[in-house]
Amino acid sequence: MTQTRELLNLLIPDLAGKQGQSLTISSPIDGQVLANLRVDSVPEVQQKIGQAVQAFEKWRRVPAPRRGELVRRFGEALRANKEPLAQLVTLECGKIIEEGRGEVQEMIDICDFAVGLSRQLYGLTIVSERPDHVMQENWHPLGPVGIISAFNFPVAVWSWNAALALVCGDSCLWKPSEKTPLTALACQHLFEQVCRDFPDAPEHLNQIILGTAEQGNALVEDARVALISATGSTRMGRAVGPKVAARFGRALLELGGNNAIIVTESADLGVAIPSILFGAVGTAGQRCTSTRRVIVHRSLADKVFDTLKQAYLQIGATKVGNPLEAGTLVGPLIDGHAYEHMQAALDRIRGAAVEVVGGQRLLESTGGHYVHPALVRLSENTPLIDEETFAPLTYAIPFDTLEEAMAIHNSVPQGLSSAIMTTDVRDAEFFKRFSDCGIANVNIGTSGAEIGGAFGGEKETGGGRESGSDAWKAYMRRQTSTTYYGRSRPALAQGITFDV
Ligand code: UN1
Repeated sequence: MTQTRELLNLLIPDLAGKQGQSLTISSPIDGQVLANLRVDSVPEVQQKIGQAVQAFEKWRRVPAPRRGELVRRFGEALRANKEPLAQLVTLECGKIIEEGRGEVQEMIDICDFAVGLSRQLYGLTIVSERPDHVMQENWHPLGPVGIISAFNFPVAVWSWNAALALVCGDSCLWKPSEKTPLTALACQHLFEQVCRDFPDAPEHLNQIILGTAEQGNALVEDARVALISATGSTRMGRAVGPKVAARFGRALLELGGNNAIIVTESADLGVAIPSILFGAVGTAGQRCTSTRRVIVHRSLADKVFDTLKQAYLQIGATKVGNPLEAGTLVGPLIDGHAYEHMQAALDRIRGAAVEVVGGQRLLESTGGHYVHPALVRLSENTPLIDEETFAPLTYAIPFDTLEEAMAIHNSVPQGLSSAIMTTDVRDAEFFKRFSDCGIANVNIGTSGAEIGGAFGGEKETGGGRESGSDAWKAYMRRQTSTTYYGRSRPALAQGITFDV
């Protein structure tokens, strides 16, 4: 408890000023109350949006490499505070400390990426069909960006958006999950400290909006917010997407996944099994990229299931526990609702299952919702597993031909991440072409993507792309510009004459 207070004082020295009765934050580790916070009222949200507009008007005028310098300094502040911030991530969302550190590292990585990007916001030069004309494509800052993030990556997902948005010249409004606002306040404090020594940074460049769906909605419906980048469930995306579209805003949606690993006849199980385990039980199955389905060639079905079963039993017996302790591999679920969802999913599938391993509650006396990771063996595919269950619950399904495996793979409504385990290059190439997901890995699991690639997926995953590659373009406005540099009467395109 004293340690917790020390950590909060270190990372959020102004926490006392944010106390209130409307939002109680407790640690999923043991249920201890970490803070009671006051949420923003809707008029306060609107006021913050107004401040974000003003910040944008100033920030857009700062040269992009200079904007990158601010992000570089923020990355340095993250490096200096990596360990305490990782501790707070673990305390507030329950992921194991090793993954808490990984999450902060992901923030540092995207800052580095964004710094380089701040000198590479390249447009195009396009040849014109008309004499003495030149066409260009230019990228300009977009406006205030609203970032809605989920509890499971309470800080990294914000940083993927904010680091890019900031170098692109945008201001940010961050509505963290109501389950994990403390890590957001900690990042905000660090960011404000960095801004204090950076005269080019206007006030209110990044602001936090505390609250629930009501406050999120005020952000989503406000036409002054140019882009809404929302990470969370498909249900949330279904509410957000149409509202942003109705006001012709831009939406970047990062929603549910139902990710599968296909294990072919030629798979190297020494590669496949650890990848499945990290994807399925890592982060207690609470990544959008978690492995939910293992589609395994019938010839290997017994062997893969039995090997996984042994590992699950061992993990359940010895590796589930306090995520702050070294040696723990599986921490708690975020809360009681998550536990109930998992039980409901298990109840739905039990009748169709050949075998169910695990699934029961563990360590109940701690006050946290710990579970034995669950592995369900099925004899065939079923629509009962079409929904995403945000918990360590994985289904194993057999297949005979790769065509059949692909059909099972693509049969779910989500399309985030996918993987194939194979030593046959033909199977790998077939898989990459026909997986309908935004991410398709070979001999690598479904989770744990690096920041350099564009991250996101298709279908009910929402179609957005964040993080690396050219995802930055979502945070800028594209402009086509044609210039005539001749001196006589300019020609019209398409050969049109219009002589007056
Ligand atoms: C998420 O779960 O919302 O690829 C993001 C991964 C991480 C990001 C997950 N880099 O698993």
